Amino acid sequence: MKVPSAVASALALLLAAASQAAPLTVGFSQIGAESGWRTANTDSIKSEAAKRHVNLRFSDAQQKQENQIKALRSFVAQGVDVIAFSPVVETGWEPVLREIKQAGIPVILTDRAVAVSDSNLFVTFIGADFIEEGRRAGRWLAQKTDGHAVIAELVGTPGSAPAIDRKKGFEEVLAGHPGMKIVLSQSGDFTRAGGKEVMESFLKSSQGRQITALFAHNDDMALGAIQAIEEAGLKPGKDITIVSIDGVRGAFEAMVAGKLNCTVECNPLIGPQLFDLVRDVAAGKPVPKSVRVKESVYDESQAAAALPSRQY
Ligand code: GYE
Repeated sequence: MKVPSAVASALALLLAAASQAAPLTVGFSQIGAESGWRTANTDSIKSEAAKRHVNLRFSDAQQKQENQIKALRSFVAQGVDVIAFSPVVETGWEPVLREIKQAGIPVILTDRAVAVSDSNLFVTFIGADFIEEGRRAGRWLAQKTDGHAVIAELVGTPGSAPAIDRKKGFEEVLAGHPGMKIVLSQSGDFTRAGGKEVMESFLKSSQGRQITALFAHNDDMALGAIQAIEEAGLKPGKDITIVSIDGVRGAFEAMVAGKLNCTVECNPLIGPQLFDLVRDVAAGKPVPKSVRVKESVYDESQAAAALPSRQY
């Protein structure tokens, strides 16, 4: 039977409208609320989902991998259209990723990478280049100190992609500067309280009293450390040169106050790019295996001018 073309195109329109009307259901497993970066990231994801009328199942893992795995399994049980998550650490995901794949649900990795033997276990990754961020922090410090620094390092969550990669990038730069050395290195778990506590113990040690610079894997730990430095009667940003990563508002305020010297930007406002990917993946369109977010570096001299337009 031949369908008149006017009827056919009306049908096609109806079908298109129907498929658009059915909202997508997306499961998102967030790491926690450990930092200003994370809060901005969560806001970006939630507000973009609302804007696009996506039915978002959001779950906060309180920085525990076991909670994330539980959330991922519950997304499978609920039969969501797409799963996105920010993996707290790199390893230990293969079994649950296989279960998700078997259920036929596409996975988008957000912000942090996983170490898996089969990269088909996820469709795509969206996030920053953490190695490059570490290099940027290292290069900035090398220039600022003319290649001479006794450095303490506040490391992020052990086993997490940003902690591993930021350290790698930073040390890569240090390898070319024999006058720069990391003498103390410990995790502050990406939190302000962790940064303060570890810095306090650093400053009590004999090596800690020699340090001239601090590299913190995120701003929150640097902000905690700044408090510890002040409480020890020293001047952060002067007695100890401080470089950190993220570019949150608090870091810009600390730079304006002369207490922090540099922040390497890591952009948490991933929501719009993430839901573009969700849309394409759900529609079965091909997407790139890895999508990078755009970032820069800001030092004290640029802080006051940049502060009013900071979005997080
Ligand atoms: O730098 C830190 C957060 O994974 C890029 O996680 C993210 C990092 C960010 O806790 O502040």
